Amino acid sequence: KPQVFSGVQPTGNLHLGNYLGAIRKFVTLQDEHDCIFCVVDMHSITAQLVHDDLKGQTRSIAAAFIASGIDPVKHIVFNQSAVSGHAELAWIFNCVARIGWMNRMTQFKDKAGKDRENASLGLLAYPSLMAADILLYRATHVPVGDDQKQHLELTRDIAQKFNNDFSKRIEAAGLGVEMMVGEEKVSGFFPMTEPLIEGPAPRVMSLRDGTRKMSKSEPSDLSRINLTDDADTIAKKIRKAKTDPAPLPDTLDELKGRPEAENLVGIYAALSDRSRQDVIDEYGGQQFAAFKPALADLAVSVLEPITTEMQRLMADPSHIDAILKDGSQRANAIAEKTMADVREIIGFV
Ligand code: AQP
Repeated sequence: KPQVFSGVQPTGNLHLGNYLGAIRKFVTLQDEHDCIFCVVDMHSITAQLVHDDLKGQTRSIAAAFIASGIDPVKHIVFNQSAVSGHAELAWIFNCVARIGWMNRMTQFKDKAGKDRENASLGLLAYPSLMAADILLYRATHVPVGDDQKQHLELTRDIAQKFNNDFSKRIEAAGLGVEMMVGEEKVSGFFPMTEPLIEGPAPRVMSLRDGTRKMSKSEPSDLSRINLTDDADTIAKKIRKAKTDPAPLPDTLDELKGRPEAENLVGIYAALSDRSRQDVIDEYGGQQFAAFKPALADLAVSVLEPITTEMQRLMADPSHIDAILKDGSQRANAIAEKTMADVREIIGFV
């Protein structure tokens, strides 16, 4: 059975990009897969070490998972720092991965900015920890937004190098499993993980600039819809969203080169579980003055119940803490098995 893993950082408010790129996909995957959803608190200290309320932020991401419809009994919801295998495997992957691989990561370049010498070592090694998160559970599928594609490719590179470098030991210990690498059938310990990125809004863009991704760290709050925004705020942000003066086109092809229009159509499609084509069939030829209120109503109808449920869950954090504790214990049982095998393969006594 495919094993799904994904994580969300407890840094700042969740926004519509996190919801459509990740959390909404988690919910649809849980019927057919075994899933592990993680609040990656150790990742959150790579860019900024000291947080005002890391515990509260961690609980709030877990609450968002559950309020969105994730079942923490059938699946596993936990926080990364509670399972020590993440840090242990990340260290091993730091020794598998090459510095050049890390230096090429666009997220590192963006987040480190010009003063790279002053970025934390953790920020550089971020993809190594992400590979550990995924491969600790030997996950085969990872639902993420399009911005994480490069990190998923690196995860495969790390798995492949580990499998190659230790191929004899893996075979000797009888720990290899058959898998396809391209057209070739090979045996290895870690799987070649597939990203699940597709969908009508794999990269939700800023409401103020259709060429930049919607992001927590963008200073203008008008650029994003937060999961905590009330109905009036959502309506205002969509009304003020940047658009060009032309009406919506009649064909998908004509959306190309109109990033803001394309973004709003993608958001509408993702929120309504429809294709972009469907949305264009309904709204093609109409002005944004008509489309934007419909989009605002749709966004409110999807997000409001989640926000309300999150607030209810956050009123008594002991319930969330119990879910995280139970999830950590179940995650740890899987992780420990992987780590025992990894220690054996490497040769740690
Ligand atoms: N704009 C986006 N569109 C689609 N998916 C997105 N994700 C993030 N932004 C978008 C996806 O959300 C999941 C959790 O991401 P994260 O916890 O790593 O958060 P992040 O990427 O740090 O979020 P931000 O808002 O982009 O933060 P900053 O501003 O710090 O860069 C991932 O699956 C991610 O792909």
